[in-house]
Amino acid sequence: MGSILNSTTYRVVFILGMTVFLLHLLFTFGGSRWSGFHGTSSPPNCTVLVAPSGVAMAEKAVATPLVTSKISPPTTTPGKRANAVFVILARNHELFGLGRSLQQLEQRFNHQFNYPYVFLNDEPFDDDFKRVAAAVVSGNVSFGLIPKEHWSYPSWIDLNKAAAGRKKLKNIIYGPSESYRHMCRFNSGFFFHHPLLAQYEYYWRVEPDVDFTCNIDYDPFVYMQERSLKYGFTISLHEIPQTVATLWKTTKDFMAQHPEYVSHPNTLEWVVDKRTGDYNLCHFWSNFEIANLNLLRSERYQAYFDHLDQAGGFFYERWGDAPVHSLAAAMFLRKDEIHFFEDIGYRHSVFENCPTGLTFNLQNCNCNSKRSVNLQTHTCTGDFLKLSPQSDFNITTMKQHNVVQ
Ligand SMILES: Nc1nc2c(ncn2[C@@H]2O[C@H](COP(=O)(O)OP(=O)(O)O)[C@@H](O)[C@H]2O)c(=O)[nH]1
Ligand SMILES: [Mg+2]
Repeated sequence: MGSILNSTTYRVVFILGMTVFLLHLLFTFGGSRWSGFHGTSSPPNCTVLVAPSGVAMAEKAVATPLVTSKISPPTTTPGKRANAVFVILARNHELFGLGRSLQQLEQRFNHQFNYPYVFLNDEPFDDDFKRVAAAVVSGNVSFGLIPKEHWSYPSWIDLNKAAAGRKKLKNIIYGPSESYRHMCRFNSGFFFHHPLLAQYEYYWRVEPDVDFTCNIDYDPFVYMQERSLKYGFTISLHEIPQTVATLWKTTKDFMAQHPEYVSHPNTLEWVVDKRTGDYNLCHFWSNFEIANLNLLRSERYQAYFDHLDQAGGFFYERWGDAPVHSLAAAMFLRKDEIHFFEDIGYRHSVFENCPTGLTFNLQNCNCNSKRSVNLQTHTCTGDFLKLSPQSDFNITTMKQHNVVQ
């Protein structure tokens, strides 16, 4: 009996101790993310640093944190609409986490605007998924199956080399995962070719388990359209170096082979380490994207994707769609075609953008501005905003920086 009492007491003390410890961890690191409806325990986006090595790298990187302005929320012409759609890649089992994202997106924005949704999956969506997704949102919904050739190994990939690549990255987030690589390749090169998206000009990418933490009372699609913007982001970070070991070399080869595809002015200065000429690992975090589909459908983007795909780095390394989209934006867009949606409160895992100043109050935000990643040193957003609108990292400048051999 005594021993039972002792072991029970031990268990109670142990459980209490663990509870206190976990609560401490949550309050120290989790912030408001954990107080949400159903915080995700999945690790943050592939396309950004998360692993200890990545964090260490980020600390080393000399990035300029954003000094936020006291902006007020943007406005757009009332009643004006864009030819736009939400795009959501998801698996059937992510329905609950996705429902939560969609509820917030609707409450914060889309209940006033009723933009449609396209859901994509590499397997057929089941009836539960379709029923719940359709019930949560205000706009029309379509469900699409991804063609096999957009989610499988191309013929030229050496499967043994791919397996060796996964093994090499086994200690990095998603490093051993095959499906993750198919997902990153699909988001890099194929989603915009899906027939369900053919009729649209702008897309907004949404994922399961993200939070929209402020009201959006204007139309970001129309905002993009009225200003001829091509790409919009909320968060930028540094990539884990091992996942993109040869991405920059492959991109430089592409620029050398196709100088006619590189725009002038461009935004390459944002992605180049001026001391070494290497990729500085900066990328827009692509789990949130509002962009013009024609950028991705363009001949030059297609040529860039094909060039990368032939090189095999989606499988031999773990190239993410975020650095791929970002390098494309850097080559093909002027600074004034890329927009930082400073006013959109958005959280994915441990990283978030939270507005400051007037916007915070007017948009009824449920986030902590001080935790905004764009205020911290592992962001690239401050450096992006500092770029001159005429920034043009041309071939001559690139040679000086050994960007093109
Ligand atoms: N259909 C499908 N979607 C996937 C798969 N893997 C990831 N996704 C989706 O791709 C997006 C990114 O995946 P996620 O797990 O959130 O990666 P992270 O954001 O980098 O941590 C999310 O919208 C996922 O639902 C997959 O194997 N099949
Ligand atoms: Mg995610």
